[in-house]
Amino acid sequence: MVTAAPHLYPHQWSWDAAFVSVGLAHLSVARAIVEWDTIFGAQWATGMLPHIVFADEPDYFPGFGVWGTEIAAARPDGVESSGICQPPVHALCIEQLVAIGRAQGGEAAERADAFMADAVPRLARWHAWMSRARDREGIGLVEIHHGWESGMDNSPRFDPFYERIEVATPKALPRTDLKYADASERPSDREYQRYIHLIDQMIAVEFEDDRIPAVIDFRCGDVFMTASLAASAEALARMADETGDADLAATERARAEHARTAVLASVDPTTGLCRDYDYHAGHHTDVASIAGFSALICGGDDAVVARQRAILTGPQWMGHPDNRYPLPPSISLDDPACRPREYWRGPVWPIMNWLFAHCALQQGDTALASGLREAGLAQLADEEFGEYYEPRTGEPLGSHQQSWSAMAALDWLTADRWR
Ligand code: 2M8
Repeated sequence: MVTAAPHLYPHQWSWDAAFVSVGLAHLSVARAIVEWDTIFGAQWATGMLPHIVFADEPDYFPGFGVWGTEIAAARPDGVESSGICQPPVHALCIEQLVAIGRAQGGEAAERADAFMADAVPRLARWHAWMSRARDREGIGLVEIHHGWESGMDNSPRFDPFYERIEVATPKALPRTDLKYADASERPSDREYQRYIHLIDQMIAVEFEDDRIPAVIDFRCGDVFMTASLAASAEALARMADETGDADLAATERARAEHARTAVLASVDPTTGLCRDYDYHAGHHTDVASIAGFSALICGGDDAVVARQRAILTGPQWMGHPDNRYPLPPSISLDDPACRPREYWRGPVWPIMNWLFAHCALQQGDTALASGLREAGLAQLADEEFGEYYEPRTGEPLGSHQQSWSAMAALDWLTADRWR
């Protein structure tokens, strides 16, 4: 496996690895497929792809022992994984991997085609799990039970969800992350206590999908996860067309439509941005973050997309006069909640630039795609491959040599579709 970062993240993270496989495919399709052997080898019997597959490396908290997934009946024997998921970008990444392999021709193309045929049923089980276990009420928004599932861990999006969690018995927190990253950029101990508390609630019900909603303090209909599912379901439908599975193609197109409808229904008519849903409170939340632009990930309504595009490229986001590069921060610099150096509370994330560029290209918005690519590459020209960047200075922050940041540069520089 490629670890998400050399020291800070010494294991395989699910969505990091999916993205990284696209970069690897430019170097070796065979190596990219090996990455998927690990991802799919850890797939739970339910269909879930777990958010971390652990390597034999003790220097990470919370490690396998803290996750307690040895009691989860659905976890495959002999594989150490966490018990939650991450955004379902897998199918859209595999579609790119296959395209890259085909463009190389010969053995790479053959391997890519054979891999796609193997991957399609695995992806189908993953998506079916997400609809079954995480859209129980049929609202259409993918329900998450931990901020880590969103991939945007401590985004202010989740403050209303975390604020109501009281941790009765705080635990010892061996914060290995603080050895490798500046504490002022990372989530606080208070936040980590809540993170661990939610894991303990899942352990109490043995990570059983049917029992978690009744006990978990965190239930968020995540609009960004949902938009990612829509984009990936479309990608999987296209791959199913190619493998000749018409039923699956139809199922995935219906899944994409259902997800897109929920994303578009979440749009706040005043701000034009998408909103998460708070299941415990019974209403949408109103924190503006990069996730608010989820319609640009899944498309589906030209007017909504045009409005979000104008806001994203406008003076509060990419076009902010203080920006070092015209790239979207995780929180607008004008927002009082913005902390420009603090993880998902303000910095620019290269992987978000790549994902928004990819989806823009997919939807035919070549101007937005090439703008993000150009500015994203200019930022990465420091060759530090920062995990995230200070929006005003362009300083690399968090981990350096972050794998998915390197992947963005590799793909932008190499893939035919950007030309
Ligand atoms: C971050 O999350 C992990 C927990 O899963 C952490 O802080 O320890 C997030 O940025 C997440 O999106 C990412 O997948 C992971 C590895 O890069 O790091």
